[in-house]
Amino acid sequence: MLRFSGTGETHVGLVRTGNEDSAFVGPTCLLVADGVGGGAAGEVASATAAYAVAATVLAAEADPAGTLTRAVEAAQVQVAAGVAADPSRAGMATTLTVVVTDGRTFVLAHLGDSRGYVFSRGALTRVTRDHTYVQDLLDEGRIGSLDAAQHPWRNVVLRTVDGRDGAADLLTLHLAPGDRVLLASDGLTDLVGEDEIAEILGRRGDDDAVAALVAAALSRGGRDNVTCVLGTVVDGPPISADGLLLGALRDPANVVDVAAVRSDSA
Ligand SMILES: [Mn+2]
Repeated sequence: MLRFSGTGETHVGLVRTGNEDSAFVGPTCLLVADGVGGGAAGEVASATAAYAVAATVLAAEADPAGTLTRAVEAAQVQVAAGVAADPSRAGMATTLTVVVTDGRTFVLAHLGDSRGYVFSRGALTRVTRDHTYVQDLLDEGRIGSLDAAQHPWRNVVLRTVDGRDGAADLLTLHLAPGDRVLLASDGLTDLVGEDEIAEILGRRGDDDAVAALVAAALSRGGRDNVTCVLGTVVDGPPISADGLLLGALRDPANVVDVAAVRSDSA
């Protein structure tokens, strides 16, 4: 059966004082979430959504698309619960980019402006579309890519996990052993171009590659939190490895309700 052999890194960057990104790396799930909100609310949004999604996915056995739909609903409910419990968190939200497999099929769910890429046979393909105002302008042909990088509204994200009922884009990925999936927050992709990402992935194994990607973002100023998760598809017996928790997700105090998501069979 197919699964990921993966790794990831997150870095607060060189400007921010806290890390509002969260990430999860497991054999059947790769996830990046980039939170926003005043105080510690960005950390709470990303950690709570990441936890709700990872817990839902790890408790499920089949139907990755259906599982991800339920997982995103759970994340929305938990972010809303976090605001209800503490109104100072009003407006908190998070991006969410996650890939899940049941051993045969890979499905990606995406909300926001973190990005997912597939690296296969030496070629990098972006598989997510930014849910941003600037991306809409690009798609409509009203601005070019050089304008997009400088646009005063380039930080406006139109769809997120914000405690309302927004559903994610769902996409089936056709992956074979040896293919690699990279998920990254905008702290990487705003500063490191796709040619350079492809060049790093082409020359390095997963651990070296994530270190090199983070280092590249820091060398350009590291103005935001930087998070990269990288998994290689492998074919073999199922394993029950623990997941790797990164960023705000490492602090359980950031998760609104750790008991809210349970296995159906528990
Ligand atoms: Mn960011």
